[in-house]
Amino acid sequence: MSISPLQKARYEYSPKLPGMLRNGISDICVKVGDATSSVADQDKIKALFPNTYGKEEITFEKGSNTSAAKKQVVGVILSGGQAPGGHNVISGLYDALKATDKNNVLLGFKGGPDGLLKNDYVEFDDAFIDAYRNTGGFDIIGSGRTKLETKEQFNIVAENAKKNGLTAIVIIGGDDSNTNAATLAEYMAANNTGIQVIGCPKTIDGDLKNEDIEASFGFDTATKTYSELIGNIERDANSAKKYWHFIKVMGRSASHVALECALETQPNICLIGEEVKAKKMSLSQIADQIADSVAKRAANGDNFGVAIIPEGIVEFVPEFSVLIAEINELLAGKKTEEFNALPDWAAKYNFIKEGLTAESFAVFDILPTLIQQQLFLERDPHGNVQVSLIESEKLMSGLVAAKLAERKKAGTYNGKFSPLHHFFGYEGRCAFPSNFDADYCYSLGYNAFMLIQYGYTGYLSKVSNLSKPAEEWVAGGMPITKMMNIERRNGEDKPVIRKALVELDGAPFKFFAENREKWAVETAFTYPGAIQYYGPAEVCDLTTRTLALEKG
Ligand code: FBP
Repeated sequence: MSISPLQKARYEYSPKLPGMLRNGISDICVKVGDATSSVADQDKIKALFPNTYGKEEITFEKGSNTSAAKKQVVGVILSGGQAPGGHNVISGLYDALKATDKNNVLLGFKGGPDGLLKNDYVEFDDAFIDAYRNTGGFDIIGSGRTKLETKEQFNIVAENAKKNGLTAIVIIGGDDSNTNAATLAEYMAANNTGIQVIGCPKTIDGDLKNEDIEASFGFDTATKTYSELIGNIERDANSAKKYWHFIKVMGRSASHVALECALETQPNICLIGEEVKAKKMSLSQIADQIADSVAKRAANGDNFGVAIIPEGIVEFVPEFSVLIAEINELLAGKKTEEFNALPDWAAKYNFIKEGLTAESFAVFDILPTLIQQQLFLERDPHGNVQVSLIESEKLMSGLVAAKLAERKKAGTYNGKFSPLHHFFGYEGRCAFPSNFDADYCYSLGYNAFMLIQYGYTGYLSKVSNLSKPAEEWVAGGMPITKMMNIERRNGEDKPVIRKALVELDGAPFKFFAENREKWAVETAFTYPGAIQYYGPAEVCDLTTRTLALEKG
């Protein structure tokens, strides 16, 4: 296979570790911190995780390594949506494992959790790993979204793990996948298998974070990639001066991606789902807000602009989120099969009409048929609506066009409105990782092995102090149960990791809110350009604006 010059150069990049992990394996010791409790529903989570709940947070320090010598056979999976840097988590894990003992073994299970169920794996060696260092994608072993939750599944995973002599499993994933990791860790501990389970925080959506986990990996690269593209579109819009671009960006349940891209590119409009929810905004109010910007700019002769729409926006509109919750209940369990078996849309429409409350059906009924149908597309295995399949950018521009038509009739608007639509998601999930993600991911993997070596289970690999240079990063681990609460999923109460939403009193949103009125009317676009890999650290190792603002 031929490779590009950039790919070749990236193979040779040496990712930076936190200072405390740089002295060699024999010089890493553990500092044990305070016991933890879950973010909510403590009694319920404790009862569900009796063996792994309440453990202490830990930090690694420079000092004599006191871990017991033991041959480690570690299995690793990539789980959920792709995120730049996954290959480096595996390289970091591999390097720490081999540096500890060259007889240690790393097995990569293919296709996500399915690999563990089907016992489908590869054994890594130097040549295998070297071909993937510092590259984007999850193609080293693939990924999948299968949920591990039944006793039968756990039995199979445990049997396969024993067959291969596994001492530990590392799950690289987002909130749902790390919920899997916590449940699997509990099962392994309850059944005295001796197999440890460690998670690593991944998702471009940026919603797996909290006071301990400052960022999920992939967010940095994905938002820089989208911001480059949005900046390019802004320049095109400002050159041609004839189109309004409606750009949907990924971010299923939180608007971190949209907010970060807005901070980077200063578009005319950026919707933030969390604000829509807090202000209980209706679709009509949102459309009016965008139409105001279109009209004010048109009055200045600017019949062009850029609006960023987070893909999860519809779930934040109160009338819509009630509708989606009702649809989820309507399709729970076997009812999905019944629904899918109906012969045509007319029959499905009647099924929906009978199943929804009158209020929700009224909301459903005013939507364009295309959007109605998109709401009934297959759920993911965790019961989530696949919002990336709902064309909310078209929904929004359609509503804005209707508002502008009304204004034209009333004589309050006399511009031209030609919308174009884009969806940026898959473009950024497998990009070459930024230096930040390459370093962060390598550190997460290296650190995950140190947690294994020191006997921890049910922990998330934690690397913090990320707004500082890598030398000052802090490595350690936190029990996954600390992040959990009970939520309604697929019509049932389930223990899950709480998602981090955009905080409306946080520094990133406040900065955006202070500037957006100006951005809505003026052309204040900024063009961040492509990710840089070689050059001054202040250009090449820059964190996201979100992280920089959060950490002051
Ligand atoms: P994860 O939460 O698994 O990281 O995935 C996030 C995401 O990229 C969302 O932004 C998007 O809605 C979804 O995956 C798309 O899923 P799929 O890859 O299955 O199309």
